[in-house]
Amino acid sequence: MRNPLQQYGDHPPSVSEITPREVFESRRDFMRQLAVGSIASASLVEMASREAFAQATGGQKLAAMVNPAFVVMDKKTTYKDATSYNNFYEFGTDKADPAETAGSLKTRPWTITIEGEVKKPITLDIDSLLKLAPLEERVYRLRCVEGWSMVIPWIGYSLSNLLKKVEPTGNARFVEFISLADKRQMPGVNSRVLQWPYTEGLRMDEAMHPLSLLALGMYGEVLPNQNGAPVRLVVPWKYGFKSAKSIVKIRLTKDQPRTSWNLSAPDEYGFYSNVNPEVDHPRWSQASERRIGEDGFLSRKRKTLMFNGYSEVASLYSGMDLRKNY
Ligand SMILES: Nc1nc2c(c(=O)[nH]1)N[C@H]1C(S)=C(S)[C@@H](COP(=O)(O)O)O[C@H]1N2
Ligand SMILES: [Mo]
Repeated sequence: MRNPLQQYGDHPPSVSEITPREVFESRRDFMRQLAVGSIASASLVEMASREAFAQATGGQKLAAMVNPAFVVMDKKTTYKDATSYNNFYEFGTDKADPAETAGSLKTRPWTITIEGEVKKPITLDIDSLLKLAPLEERVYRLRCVEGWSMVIPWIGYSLSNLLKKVEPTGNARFVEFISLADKRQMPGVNSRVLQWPYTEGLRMDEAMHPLSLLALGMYGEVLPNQNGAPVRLVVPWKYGFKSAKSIVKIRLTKDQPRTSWNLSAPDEYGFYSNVNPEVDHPRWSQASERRIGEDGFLSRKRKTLMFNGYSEVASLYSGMDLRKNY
């Protein structure tokens, strides 16, 4: 199968997408609404099932300070949708596969190595990563190249904190991100749907941009396995596939790295992959999107925003033809 994303580009809504929107999301909202007496009993049921789901998946609490500079006002996607509708091909190509099969991933002990064009290469375990910089909660839009989007409260810190620590050399122009590829733990790695390990990349200035997030948690908890535990990248102005999950290696390089999706379909998935409503995928329009959890009609009408709404990154691309550099 040459282009595995194809079959998901324009599929009918699943049951989870047509369930009513939750009345509230965070505990903060919950307490506030409880105080003003506006909580409906249905919400209490939703709250209870969300807690039960978190417990069933082993969700361990992770404390973080909200960083209001990085919080979009859009309604957050429910925890259930964000953790049961996933792309994580190491665990299968169906949206439901990762939630069903990623339980086998052992996320501790885990190390991440940062090497290449750096003065101080380093290998860190997860506890060291958790302590490297203050953990922030940031609410980002996530736009998949397939034409759907979510709004997720991540926990982490700017990737720049980690990159500064290893002291990049003057030759470091790109950053390569490499995910775990372990056949024993990841059934999808036995298939040839992509070249393994899953590899992604950013230009150095993109990686150093404060929006580029090294994520260790979401929704107040450590990352669920299906969302890329124990550590992943989140680059909110680019299509979701740039945000590599379950990273084991970060390599700073002189040359632009090859990336898994670009290798699999170079005419469809470029290196930059900035969200751009004006540059269509060869097989579908990128002008609009379906917000997971929203009513189907409304959702299909949602206009995709340039750079997914993160226009502050535009200066990174001044003078570049974004049609050519898709
Ligand atoms: N290692 C790895 N990372 C990955 C993927 C993958 O298949 N493998 N899928 C990508 C795609 S296409 C998207 S849209 C996002 C989805 O992240 P989420 O499941 O947390 O919403 O993860 C990205 N990171
Ligand atoms: Mo995606």
